Amino acid sequence: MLQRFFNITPSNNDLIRSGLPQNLSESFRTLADEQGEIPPDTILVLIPAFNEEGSIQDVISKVPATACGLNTRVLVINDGSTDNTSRIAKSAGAAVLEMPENSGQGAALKAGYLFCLANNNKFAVVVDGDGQWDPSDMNELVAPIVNGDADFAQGSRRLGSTENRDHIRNLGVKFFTLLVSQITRTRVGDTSSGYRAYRSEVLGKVRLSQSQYQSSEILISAICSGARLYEHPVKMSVRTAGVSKKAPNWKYGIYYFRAVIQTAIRDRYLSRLFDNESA
Ligand SMILES: Nc1nc2c(ncn2[C@@H]2O[C@H](COP(=O)(O)OP(=O)(O)OP(=O)(O)O)[C@@H](O)[C@H]2O)c(=O)[nH]1
Ligand SMILES: [Mg+2]
Repeated sequence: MLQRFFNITPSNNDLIRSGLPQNLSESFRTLADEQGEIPPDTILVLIPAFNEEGSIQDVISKVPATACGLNTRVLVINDGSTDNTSRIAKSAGAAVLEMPENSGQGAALKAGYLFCLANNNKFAVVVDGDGQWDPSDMNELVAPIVNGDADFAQGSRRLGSTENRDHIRNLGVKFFTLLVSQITRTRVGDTSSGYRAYRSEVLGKVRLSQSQYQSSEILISAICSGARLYEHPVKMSVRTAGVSKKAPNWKYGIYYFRAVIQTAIRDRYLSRLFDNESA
């Protein structure tokens, strides 16, 4: 019961070791059959997208062909879109991993991380498909990771800037950065960045159970696993296409708070207990 309440799910490495769920293995096979292999020696750029036909092409076109001397390869994770997201992404040159149905950005990204691990890519970048984060400066984001100075990195709107004038949302961003910094005893400037980069070792160690409130979960889980964070100043823009799929601020805040607390208790205290038990 404790295990269920605190979402004590296996780490991504354990999931890979024990064999992926059948539907995911099938999606990976279909991807390889239809769109070809993705070279393991590339930086895998994961773009979760749910009905983002108005912005996806622009986001893909802004991904540089190389970063820190490594080729990049875009993998859009199409989260059950009912519009032309998938078709547009393919014609823009991206590989597309199809989720069987809309499962939430957390579930979509987890599928992308598992693909990265199964495909043996050493580095992965995440960028939202809604056009709010500009991946053109990927070189600067990934440099500390490729050079070995950090294990994961994220664009921070608080080090940079945001165009969002929603005061309640901006206050929420400040509140959660303080809370997560306190919990993890690490200075964190942004807990819901849509532009991040990881060494695949980090993606293997984390436990991920949040289907929607994923950004704080992977952040806390990564820090608790000992990973070193680097934050890079970026500008967060407002949406110029499509619509926000998020819940209203109050509801979003409550669910986000719950995800932070559950993850903190799980990854600071409980998962260690369960690790010892199963050891
Ligand atoms: N909200 C949401 N986003 C999803 C989902 N599946 C994939 N995504 C993608 O996840 C990315 C991040 O979305 P968010 O920025 O968190 O949500 P949003 O709807 O853009 O909300 P705002 O940023 O507040 O406008 C976008 O590229 C979405 O298309 C889903 O089920 N819900
Ligand atoms: Mg957004």
